Amino acid sequence: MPTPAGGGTRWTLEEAQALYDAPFNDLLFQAHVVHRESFDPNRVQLSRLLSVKTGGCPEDCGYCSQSARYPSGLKASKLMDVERVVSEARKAREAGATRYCMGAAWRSPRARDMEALVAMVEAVKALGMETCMTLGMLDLDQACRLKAAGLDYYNHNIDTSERYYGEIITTRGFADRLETLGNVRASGIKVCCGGIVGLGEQAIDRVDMLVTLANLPEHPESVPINMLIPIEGTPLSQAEPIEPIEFVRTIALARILMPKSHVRLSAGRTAMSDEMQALCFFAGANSIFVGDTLLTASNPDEDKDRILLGRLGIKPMELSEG
Ligand code: SAM
Ligand code: DTB
Ligand code: SF4
Repeated sequence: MPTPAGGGTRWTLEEAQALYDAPFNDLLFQAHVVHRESFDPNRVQLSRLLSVKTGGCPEDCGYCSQSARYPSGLKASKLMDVERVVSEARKAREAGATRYCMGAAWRSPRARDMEALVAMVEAVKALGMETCMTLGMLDLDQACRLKAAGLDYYNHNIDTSERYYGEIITTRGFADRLETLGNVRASGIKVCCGGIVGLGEQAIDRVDMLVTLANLPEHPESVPINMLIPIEGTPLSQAEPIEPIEFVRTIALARILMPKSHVRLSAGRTAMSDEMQALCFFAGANSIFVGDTLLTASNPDEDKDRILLGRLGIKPMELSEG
């Protein structure tokens, strides 16, 4: 098998595919060794999500409950008041979250929303948590304003391979995604970028997606790997679920290709067994979302997560480590 790349090394699709296809134990062993070189294997970073603007999105992402184009039954709402966001964030902090991620169902923020967004970042930051936002496409000016307010991370996913992308989303291109990621990076905000699997893609698409991320000028600091939560009414409601071993392979490959990034076991944990999640942590996943709701879909109950992490001897990562 090829050896792990250092920063700035370009991976070829063939090298990455060879890792992905290696005997499972070889792949997991290599991923775990890489993981231990940069991280305490018994710590997982806990993030919490809040949907600050739900539904009614003009985009057509085929997996999403929040697209206005599909009859998912979700009720759209306006941008939440800053006070409400702060009170939710305070509860999250009290429950042990070190990062607070605010999401809005937009193609991109409008000029008139920026003031409220800046106020949200400043207020959540003042609570002593790291801040993250995911608001759709950003131009450089918007990114710089959010950076000046204290935004630590911006989440914007490439979602899948460039080849498969057009099957899932037509209203914004793969190149648009890369442009937003460039603006976020140029502003000095840390990048959170990953994708979603179980969209009916081939293994080569999962590998290609991770190679694209690993070959960015700098690795994203966080790499969320979402497993599709099928949403009734969306085009992907009947997609064939990804086979669990394939999912673990995807996590392991993300760890090997991006050794120092936080790999987040993101959406879809409700449908995963404890054993599957344990394998993902062994393969290098070291971040999760906690709280029983993601943006609109469900996530494991906090008690269930606490018990699982306890059984595995995994402790929450402190702010300074994350
Ligand atoms: N509107 C913003 C955008 O798309 O840039 C931010 C929110 S969007 C919900 C963030 C990410 O969540 C998507 O890129 C996708 O990877 C993930 N996601 C959305 N719906 C999902 C679902 N049903 N199952 C799994 N992941 C999902
Ligand atoms: C990411 O990659 N996953 C999170 C976060 N970034 C914003 C969102 C998952 C959304 C799951 C579907 C929902 O809750 O509607
Ligand atoms: Fe809109 Fe984001 Fe959902 Fe796409 S993923 S439809 S951009 S909220």
